[in-house]
Amino acid sequence: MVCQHERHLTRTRARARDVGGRLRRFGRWLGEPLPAPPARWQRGPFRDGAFSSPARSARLSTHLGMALAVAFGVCFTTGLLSHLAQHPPAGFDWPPRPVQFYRVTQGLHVATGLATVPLLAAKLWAVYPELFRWPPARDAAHAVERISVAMLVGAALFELVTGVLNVSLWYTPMPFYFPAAHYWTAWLAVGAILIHVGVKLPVIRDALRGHRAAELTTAVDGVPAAGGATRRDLLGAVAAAAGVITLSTVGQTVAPLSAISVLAPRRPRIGPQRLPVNTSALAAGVAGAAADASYTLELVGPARSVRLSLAELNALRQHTVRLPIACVEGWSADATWTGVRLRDLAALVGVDARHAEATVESLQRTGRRRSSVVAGPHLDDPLTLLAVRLHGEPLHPDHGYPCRLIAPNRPGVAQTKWVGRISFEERP
Ligand SMILES: Nc1nc2c(c(=O)[nH]1)N[C@H]1C(S)=C(S)[C@@H](COP(=O)(O)O)O[C@H]1N2
Ligand SMILES: [Mo]
Repeated sequence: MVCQHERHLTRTRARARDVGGRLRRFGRWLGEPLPAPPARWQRGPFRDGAFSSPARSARLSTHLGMALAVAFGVCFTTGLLSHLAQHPPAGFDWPPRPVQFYRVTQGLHVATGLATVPLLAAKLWAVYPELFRWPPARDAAHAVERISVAMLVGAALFELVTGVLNVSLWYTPMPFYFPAAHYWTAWLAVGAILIHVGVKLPVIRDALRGHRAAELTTAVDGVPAAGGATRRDLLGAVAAAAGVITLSTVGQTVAPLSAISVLAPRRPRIGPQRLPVNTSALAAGVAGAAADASYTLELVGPARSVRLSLAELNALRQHTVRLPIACVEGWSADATWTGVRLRDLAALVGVDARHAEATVESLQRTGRRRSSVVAGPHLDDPLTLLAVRLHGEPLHPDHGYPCRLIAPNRPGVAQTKWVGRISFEERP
């Protein structure tokens, strides 16, 4: 027995030594110099001293990197919140309060994303001479690191380009489903950033301590070595560019700044009934069905169903609320809505809103935004309405006539317009 046990131990130890040895050999192999390419290929940008701007330095790269980390951190976190609001995992209910929460987080998401554009451009300018490092890869470890940087640059550019295209409502150059691609690439970018920061930690530490040894060029801070812009000039220009971009777009969600929001595709108070429109009735193909005088709203419950004409819907108890439309594309605007509480409609078909969920369907026949689910606390919330009026007037066709969903702290995509049917299901 004892003998067998000892033999087992010896074998295990030998195997552990074996694995350790293999890892060490792999480590040595990773660090072994790769054969250098022929010297005659070292031309053009590959020449020593091909890049001579005194503004470029490890300090500049580090400072830009830190600004990018902050902007990307805010953008990533708010993006995750938006994902959570639109795809709540089983057992989780996105809360209906604070009423303006989604509006603020999504506004921040788009604003920080847009401000990142000049930051990333400057960062790429600061480090692109690295692309022409000679030799291209010193050893296998260096080659792996360079590939991870390529991944980082690719993912960051993809996020910014698709984000800007989406904000500008220009889907043609995106032959994929934007939210899924944008979401998964964000994880790729985060992973690559963590690897990158880990690898660069010694450089970052040196640069932050102000070690001049870490500088790529011989420029003294603020004093150009051979004329041209300094690091401070460049950081100033980048900050100014980010400021201009923010000021010329943030008015799409911060109403007092809307007058100077010349680059924002949508602005509060501009549109029918002083509210921007995402999809018009014509574009959704509902202009006919929505205007039909024989329209009825269908309420479907587990035990019975009810059909209401528009006159009957208008005769139910009405409530007026002030709630924003907060589009995922970054614009948002407050408005005054009047209509029937969704929980009162649930009661009409014998459903207790505290233990139910509703699927709200549009008269629109196709499209991803034709229906939405109102779950848990949203369904029972006194602010959740099937609205028939906007600013006291019947809804404009483009805002969802004859009726539309409006609920607190909810992404615009889930505020379904031109509602034709609501199905209630009881939840345990
Ligand atoms: N049926 C339907 N409802 C919809 C949409 C849609 O395309 N179809 N767009 C949604 C989006 S993305 C937004 S931001 C809001 C905008 O509402 P508004 O056009 O009344 O401002 O409506 C939402 N409701
Ligand atoms: Mo939207």
